[in-house]
Amino acid sequence: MRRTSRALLVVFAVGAAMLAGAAPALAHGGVVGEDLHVAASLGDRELTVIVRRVGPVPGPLRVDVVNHAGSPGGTLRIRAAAFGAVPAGDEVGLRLADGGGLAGVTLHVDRVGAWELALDDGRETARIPFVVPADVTPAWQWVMSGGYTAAGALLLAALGAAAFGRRTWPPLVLGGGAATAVVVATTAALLSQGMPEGTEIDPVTGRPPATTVPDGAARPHVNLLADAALVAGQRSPIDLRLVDGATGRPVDDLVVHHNALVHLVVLGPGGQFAHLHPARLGPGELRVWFRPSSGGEHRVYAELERRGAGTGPGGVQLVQTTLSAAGPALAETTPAGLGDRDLAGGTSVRVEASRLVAGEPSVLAAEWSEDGRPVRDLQQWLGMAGHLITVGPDATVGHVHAMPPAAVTGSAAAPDETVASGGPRIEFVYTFPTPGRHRLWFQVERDYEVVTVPVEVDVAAAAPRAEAGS
Ligand SMILES: [Cu+2]
Repeated sequence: MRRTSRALLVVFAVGAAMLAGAAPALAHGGVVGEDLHVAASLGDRELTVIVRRVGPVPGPLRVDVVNHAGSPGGTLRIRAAAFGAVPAGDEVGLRLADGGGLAGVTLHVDRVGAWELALDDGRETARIPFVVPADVTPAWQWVMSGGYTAAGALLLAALGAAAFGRRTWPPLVLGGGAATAVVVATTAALLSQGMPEGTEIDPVTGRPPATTVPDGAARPHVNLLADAALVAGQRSPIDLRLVDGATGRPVDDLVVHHNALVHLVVLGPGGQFAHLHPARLGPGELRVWFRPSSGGEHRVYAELERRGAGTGPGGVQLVQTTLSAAGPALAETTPAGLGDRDLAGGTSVRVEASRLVAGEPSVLAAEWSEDGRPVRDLQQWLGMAGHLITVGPDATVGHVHAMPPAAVTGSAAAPDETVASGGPRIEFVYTFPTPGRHRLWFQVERDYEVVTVPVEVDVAAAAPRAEAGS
């Protein structure tokens, strides 16, 4: 009888371990199983809006907002509404702390499909699209959970019968039934993988798309129209319109890539650099506030990705335009080259680079320290340990992401912006396309502040290739 109980316990433990390993894959934001992080420059604030993964609907929707250092505190009015639905009344106030930090609210979602999160700062309303995925529970999953539940119940009954019963056969029969149930459930779990995490989902249905678009399939080019009345020294809005290059209609199928709908880089004539994330106000309409430090012509680059463009090279578009600002033109300031330099607040950075030759990959690194000690509390910004923006002599713009440290390579559990564990050394690999003088901006986040370090480097021309046949 003891032996029977022990055998049943082993079967029970194995079943429980298998059940614990089978977590449901549910999420939103266009990709299953992940939180959606969206950087948005709303009015005077630099925000990161984190829409947490949701469970089955109807249910709660957790929204966390990171207010970056330098952004004022105050209250945002937040609500979620299904696309095309009359907004429900549950608008929630979110108190943002001065000086940077994290705050959150819990909203409610009641249907699967495309949603919009509205954040109102009293002056304008950013509308962030996100997706509530279907709770796709395939038949195999019902079989699996039913099987494990039945196995548990049968095992308990068998243990009870073994402990208190007088006959030998009931625990054996019950235990046999439990074993059968475990085998059925495990087979169901192994035979089907269900909807794997990372699957892109259709924003309308909340399910995997019926037809898949091949990687790298081109989407029509986006035309960028910028409208602003910029004056040096004054903060004013830049209104951006994104127009489909084929149809002329507003582009409203942007997907969040690298944690923003649009990454905007503005380069001013005095050497000013700004990396901003315009807030979406409506279909194809975005706005960002900007204070030019100099009068003159500013170059504006927007990096964006359209839905269905795939993950190939054709997926991300870099579109550009120019804007002029009224006021006196500042003399160009030239940033320092490689080496050590001190930043405000006792922080220092050492910028290093391997051989800089056009057409060959270079390793560029920024190593951070404070009062002589290595900095180990850098935060993720835009989902990366660091960013590097490059501009070449022919105005080619590069946007490079830090190499992840070895410990998190391939891990889905990389820390997000709220975790300060990065540093001290942030490395990038970049192949400069052209020789000549390049300007670089290294960007990292610490204490909810984005720190930017401009650097100028000279890139050598590649050695001429030996003539064929000579
Ligand atoms: Cu960006």
